[in-house]
Amino acid sequence: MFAISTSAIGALLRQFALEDECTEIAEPAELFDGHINHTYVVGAKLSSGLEKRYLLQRINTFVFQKPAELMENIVRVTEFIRQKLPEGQQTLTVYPAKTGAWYHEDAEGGCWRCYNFVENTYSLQAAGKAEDAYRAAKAFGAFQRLIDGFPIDQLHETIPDFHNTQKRYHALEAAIAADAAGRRHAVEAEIAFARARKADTSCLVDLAAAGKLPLRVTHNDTKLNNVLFDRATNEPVCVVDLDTIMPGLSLYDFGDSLRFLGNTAAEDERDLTKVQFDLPLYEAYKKGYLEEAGAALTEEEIRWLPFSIKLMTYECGMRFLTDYLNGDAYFRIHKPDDNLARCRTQFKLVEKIEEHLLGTNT
Ligand code: GN1
Ligand code: MG
Repeated sequence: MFAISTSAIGALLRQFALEDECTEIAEPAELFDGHINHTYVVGAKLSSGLEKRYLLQRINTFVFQKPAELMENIVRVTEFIRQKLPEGQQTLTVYPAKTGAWYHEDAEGGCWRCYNFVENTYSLQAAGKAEDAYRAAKAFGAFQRLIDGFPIDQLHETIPDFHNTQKRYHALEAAIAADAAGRRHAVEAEIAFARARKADTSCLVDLAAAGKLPLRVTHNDTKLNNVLFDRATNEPVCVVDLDTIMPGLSLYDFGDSLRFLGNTAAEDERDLTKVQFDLPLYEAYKKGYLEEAGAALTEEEIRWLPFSIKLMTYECGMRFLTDYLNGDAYFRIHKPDDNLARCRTQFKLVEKIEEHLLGTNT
């Protein structure tokens, strides 16, 4: 675990070019939503008297090995989006470090960035009702429209082959062969499950390579908790976690959203009887997404929407399994078997999707 004191967080915040100098810092709160970076909300009083909250994040440089390129993507995308937004609409702003760089490197080599904290919003860990799913779909659909036209060749690939399911499969096979953490014996059933679906891994990558699916600028991590909703109106305010904005397929974003939101259980639920694919939430999400982004989608993209949910769920399950076999190097864990539990919920959900959405049983 990575712990940090209030004074250390204060010292970090002072490395950034905020609206003014900080005179007082409140005790920070750590946010535990994500599996990758460390995130703190910090309240500060500035010399002008302004009181504001900021989001300080320690970038996981095991996952994002080129933080300068990562930040360049985020700054360009947030600037591009800001120009398209109506006046007064809140969105993410990156504060540069006083050195002029987009992140600050601490004495231990830790890389930190600073955003505004988007006030009067909340995020959801699960869609309680169809309305939530519909609104989340509107948010991600609108996001896709907002970044439409962004020059794709200006984007760095922050994690190469991020949603290349075929390569994810090969990474799993490599982890099985290496058995670095000596856990293979405990996951034979999960390995068999993944292997039985190998043929699926190439579907979308082959269509993309053949030019049948267009390459777009995509978010690539469209979990429900990456949407901020307005506390007063419940309408989406903005989409956050822009680390994986890269050239990709619209299907990755659609599929990954429903992987998370369509699951009636939490991602790390141990009781697998709770895992179901929620068809009404799926219908609500699809409706909102097509209303917002449908006009820009090709027939081929629309045809693969249901399959993309299975593929993204299967891929995510393989990634958790790979990390479990590798000894939990990638995803943050809270309990030793978290990655195995996460893999199991994903694979159970794949079964449910096959049965209830795709009408197939592998
Ligand atoms: C990670 O940032 P976070 O924790 O929401 C991961 C996603 C996975 C997700 C599974 C950069 O997202 O790809 O779908 O966990 N992000 C990265 O919960 O690998
Ligand atoms: Mg993320």
